[in-house]
Amino acid sequence: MRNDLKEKVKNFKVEVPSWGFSDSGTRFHVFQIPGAARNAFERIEDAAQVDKYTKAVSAVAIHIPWDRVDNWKDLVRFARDKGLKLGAVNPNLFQDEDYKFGSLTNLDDKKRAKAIDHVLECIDIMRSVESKVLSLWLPDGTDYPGQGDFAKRQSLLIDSLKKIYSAMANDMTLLIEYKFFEPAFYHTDTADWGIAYALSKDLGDRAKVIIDLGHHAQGTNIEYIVSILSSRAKLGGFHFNSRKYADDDLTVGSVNLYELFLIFVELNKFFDLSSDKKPALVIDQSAAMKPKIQATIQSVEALQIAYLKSLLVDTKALETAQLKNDIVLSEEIIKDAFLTDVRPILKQSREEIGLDPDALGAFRKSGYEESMALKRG
Ligand code: PSV
Ligand code: MN
Repeated sequence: MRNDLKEKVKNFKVEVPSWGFSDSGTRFHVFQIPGAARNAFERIEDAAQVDKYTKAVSAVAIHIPWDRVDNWKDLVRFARDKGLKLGAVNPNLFQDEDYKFGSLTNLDDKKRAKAIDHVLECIDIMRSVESKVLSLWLPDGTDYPGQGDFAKRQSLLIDSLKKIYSAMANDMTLLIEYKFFEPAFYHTDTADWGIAYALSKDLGDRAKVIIDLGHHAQGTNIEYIVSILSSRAKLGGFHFNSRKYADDDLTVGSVNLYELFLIFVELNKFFDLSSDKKPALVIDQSAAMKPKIQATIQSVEALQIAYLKSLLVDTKALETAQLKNDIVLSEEIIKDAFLTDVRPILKQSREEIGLDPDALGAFRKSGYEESMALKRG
């Protein structure tokens, strides 16, 4: 068995979302999962379970105000005692009546200032929780032709972002997340990677683009976006999830394992994902029907598997085949890596660090879910 691969996967860590551990749903209904976490402390407690069985969690991303607590130091200490850190801080500009016609793009100076202030508060929270990443998704957009002036909104957005960017410390990174529709259905102010790229260029080196796998039109070649942004030093991170139809927020790799693998193939050309110098790798899912911790373990494992498979690509042979324009062989080399079963490597790497090789099975047997259902209701 290849020891280098085992070492790579042992050092491959991802961030899990606090919001992935609480009840979630769709605009139709929010389902209640027995024992699901009810507050920030419980969400961290559950994230620690994922880490206990995988040793692959780098940090827990938080969402404000969902994770707001009275004393941030208490939350940091609580996380640290469980071997975790707090990760990316996500402002929330989508659940306030004042933002009906826009947050950072609102024509009303007071409402725009309120949105900017919320993000500035998140930067203060970053200082308190020792986070270096501000992950900003902007829901702003319009529903009907004529509703808004694209250019005016864009210039308001740039002004707002400049205020935010200048409040951030030199070692903080601003990640701009794009999404082509929803909640707005006619136009979205940060609809795609091109707009997010342009905004990040306007701001400076500490502003980058974050790719959420659910935020593209069907059929978009995401791995190509990964390559373009990476080669221009503008890929800042990922929101990993899976989708079938829209922004479905399904567990990672459940529908798109080949796409996920191809994304990692591109990433490996620019980053050592087993090191600290890499984009923020964050899961963004809300598995509405599934038990939350199990769903997150599944996602972590899907990422580990896609990563391991991507490391198997014979890059030398691929380069030679590409030089000869041998399309068939090139594709076979890629598929050969994808079709290799890497689970034995993952299992052995787990055993070597004292884990149960079957992380999901071990968690399911642990009784944690049953005890939380009793305790939390
Ligand atoms: C928006 O759909 C999004 O992907 C953003 O990242 C939000 O912060 C997150 O979902 C909320 O679940
Ligand atoms: Mn997202």
